[in-house]
Amino acid sequence: MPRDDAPLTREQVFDAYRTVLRARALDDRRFVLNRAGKLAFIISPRGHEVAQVAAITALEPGRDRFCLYYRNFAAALACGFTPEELMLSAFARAADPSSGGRQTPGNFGSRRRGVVIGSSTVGPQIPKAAGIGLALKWKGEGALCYVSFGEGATSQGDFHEGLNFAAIHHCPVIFFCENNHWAISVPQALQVAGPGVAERAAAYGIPGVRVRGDDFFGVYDAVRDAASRARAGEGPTLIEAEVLRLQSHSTDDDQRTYRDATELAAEAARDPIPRMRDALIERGWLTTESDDAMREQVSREVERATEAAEAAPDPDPGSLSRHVYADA
Ligand SMILES: Cc1ncc(C[n+]2csc(CCOP(=O)(O)OP(=O)(O)O)c2C)c(N)n1
Repeated sequence: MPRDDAPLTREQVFDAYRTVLRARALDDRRFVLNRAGKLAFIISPRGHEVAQVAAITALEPGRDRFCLYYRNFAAALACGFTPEELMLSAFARAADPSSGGRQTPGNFGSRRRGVVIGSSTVGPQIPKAAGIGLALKWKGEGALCYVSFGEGATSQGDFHEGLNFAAIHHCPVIFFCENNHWAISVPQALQVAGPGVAERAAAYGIPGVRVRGDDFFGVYDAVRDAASRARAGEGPTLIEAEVLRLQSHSTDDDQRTYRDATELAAEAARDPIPRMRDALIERGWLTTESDDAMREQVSREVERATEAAEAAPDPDPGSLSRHVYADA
């Protein structure tokens, strides 16, 4: 992972693009498996992938801490989860590294990668990240805590408590809002008055930055700057990445029932993955041939991950109450 002031290398960008493609291909497969009745419930990162991977690329998994939320499938891959691990989680198999198949898929946890498992409620990861940030500050090792959430989560009291506390105590925290403009069927205008979330940072006396979530380099720069501030003891930053929700909220939702068909078609045409591909081609870092080869490779990985996870054993029913009730 890059140090604060090191420029991104071509290899890092290549890796990031591969992670973006992996996230999309795995998600497509999960969707088909859900419709085939094999996976219970999926929350898609479709439209958020570039922003998520760009943000994590600017950080240091293993050193930093990550409080992710349920839509962070691509961020989890960027933190080091393998396609097979995420498929084990989707199938709720015993070997799922996050919870042994107990949690809703999307609650990512991995001690060695510094990914702090969350819950399915909206918002509690935000004050938790402030507390983790304070602990990291006390440890004085220069690590930071990254926490992500949707714009709907900014209506929760948790958002105010987390930002206020982190700002007062100069905690090394990056608050990363993935604003896809919808909280299930509730539009942004009913969550946030004014232009958006970034402006709220001023109330806490911290910087607030708005970036286009389909601009890999823009998101990377914003997160890298926030990381430099955090590591230098200058406190938290609020970043708002504007993204598209190209899928319904979850596989239990159908956004065609409450969103305008023309708007959905217009957003589908603005998919951030082709934009990232074109930016790399423009820089001479990717060719259509190497793009095709990478997609081929990713599709084989998805195949292998799916087969392995589908064949893996379910949790032992005898372990049902583990981590729920104290052992007698
Ligand atoms: C405290 C709480 N209230 C309501 C819900 C139901 N719920 C789950 S996701 C969600 C929408 C959240 O929207 P947003 O934060 O914008 O994130 P997005 O899903 O759009 O990425 C709601 C209301 C919940 N899980 N927890």
